[in-house]
Amino acid sequence: MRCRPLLPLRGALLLALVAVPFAVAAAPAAPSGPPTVAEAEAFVARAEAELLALWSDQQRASWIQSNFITDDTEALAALFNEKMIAGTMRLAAEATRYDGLALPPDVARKLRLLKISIVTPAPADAALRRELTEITTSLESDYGKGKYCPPGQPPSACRDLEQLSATIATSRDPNVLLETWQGWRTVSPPMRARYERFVQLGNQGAKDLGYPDLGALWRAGYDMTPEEFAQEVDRLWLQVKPLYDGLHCYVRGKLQEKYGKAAVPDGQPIPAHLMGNMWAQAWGNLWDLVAPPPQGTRIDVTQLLRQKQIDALEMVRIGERFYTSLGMMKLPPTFWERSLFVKPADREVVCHASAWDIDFDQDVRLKMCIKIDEEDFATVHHELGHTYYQLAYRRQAPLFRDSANDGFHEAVGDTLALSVTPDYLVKVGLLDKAPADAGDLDLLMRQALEKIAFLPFGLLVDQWRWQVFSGQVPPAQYNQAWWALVRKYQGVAPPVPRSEADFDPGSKYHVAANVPYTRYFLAHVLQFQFQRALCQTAGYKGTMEMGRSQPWQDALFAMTGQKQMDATAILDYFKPLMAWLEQQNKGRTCGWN
Ligand code: X8Z
Ligand code: ZN
Repeated sequence: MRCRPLLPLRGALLLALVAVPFAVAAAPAAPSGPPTVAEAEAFVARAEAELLALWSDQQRASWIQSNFITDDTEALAALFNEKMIAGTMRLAAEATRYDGLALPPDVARKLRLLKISIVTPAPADAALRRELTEITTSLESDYGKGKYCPPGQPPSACRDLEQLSATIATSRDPNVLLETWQGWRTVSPPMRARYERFVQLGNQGAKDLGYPDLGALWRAGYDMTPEEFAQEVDRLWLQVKPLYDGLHCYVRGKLQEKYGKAAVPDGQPIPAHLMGNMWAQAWGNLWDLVAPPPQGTRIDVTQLLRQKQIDALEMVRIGERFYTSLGMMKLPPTFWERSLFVKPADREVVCHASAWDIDFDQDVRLKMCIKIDEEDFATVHHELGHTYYQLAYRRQAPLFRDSANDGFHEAVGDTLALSVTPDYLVKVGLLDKAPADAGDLDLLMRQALEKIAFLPFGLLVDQWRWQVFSGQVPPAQYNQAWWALVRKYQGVAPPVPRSEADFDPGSKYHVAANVPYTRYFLAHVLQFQFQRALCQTAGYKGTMEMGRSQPWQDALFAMTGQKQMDATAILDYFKPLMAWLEQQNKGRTCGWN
């Protein structure tokens, strides 16, 4: 699945661990004598068959847990996770026998992927491995079940993330916003001690794999060294920062008009509860406060969806039609039978949207608590991007059934959703006629509020985790380090003082569920690069079918003619908006200290 912890979890142990007994079926006796190419090829074939079985068992258990959170489903999900980790690590340890042997490139690549792609490696000790999987599973469950219960009120007053998010999106009352913002952050302090232990155990697993810490292991998945990747991310951020600064300045000015300069001071970060999003990560809900003066007829997708009485299922059908109109296949019947589109009233589920690849073949599914609005219309397209990518690479060898890098997976659906333009809305029947006078400014501003606003958040979540995993940030500073990064990158500040009794990073799904996040930052750069190239070529399908069989640089080249991720496409895309923002920002004091 995309957006799920622990999978695909592919990794290795060092040779030193080969002899450690695992709780799963033991490997066949290691062949004697010097290793040969034929032996390596046979090993890879056997490993891939075994991995496929481990992955799909784990997926099924995890699917049930996320769709039906109980103590029992949690225990079973943890168990199958543990089986997968143990099995994968045993195979990876066996694979070290072929280190240094001259191998055909695809075999060498598979062995490398087996060794580096692990998301949550566990220590070799079975009890510690069990402890780790129980922690990670329980953190995700707690997030899924999380509710804010206002003190002194009956349980019926408790509200879940979907309800709280709706308030943050629509209320313009600072007191209500503050209570809601703080309310959701009552869910995460109980996660703190377990997170601290998770860091210790995950780091131990990463060390066993030969990496200094878990962050270095995550950064190793990009066909370059971890150090090179960290620099690559910094380079891209510097490319896009001017876009963000312009938008930040403009939006802060508009919030000052609404809430006053006392609440939103010049030269200071913006208070987080006023941004229309629980984490201030996307600002589309501020549209009514920040919209440019109308240039012509305005289009409101949320209103169109509701007017036409589109329900959750129909939103997914519309999404599917987008993909089939580009020549992709219809989704398999099991997708429609097995997916979850609407939040069930009678049980706890993990609502965070995700696209699952249960058997790494055709059993693809979507799990999402769809709201009928523009944001979720885009998210449906995003998730289906994962689904179509999964279907496209399903004929690859198991270890290659993944995107070129994880940013590619996150970028595909978004790239297409960039084409949710008035013409598209007409094609899918939501709009009768594209207004001739609808200028680009509205569209660009709407996109900027989602895509540009997101960039620093997309970056900082893993900056925090990288610092935490490396020990640069000790547990006693978890929360202050988080807010230091939010301030530095987003120019956003907590509306009330926070302390180390809080655990605000855990209020974000991907931290609680241990899903790496830099992928979304990359995706927000890549989708514009893809889109620019797609206007010239049609290299999408072939790239998706390649899966992870080649370095992502080659996949990128096949699609765009470029070998490097490049933020000039996003700069090009928003050029007219930036010029407009510069005009608007004249006389404003921009930036924050
Ligand atoms: O988690 C997601 C997707 C599922 S892969 C809904 N996204 C990130 C988030 O919600 O924080 C998409 C954008 C960023
Ligand atoms: Zn995604």
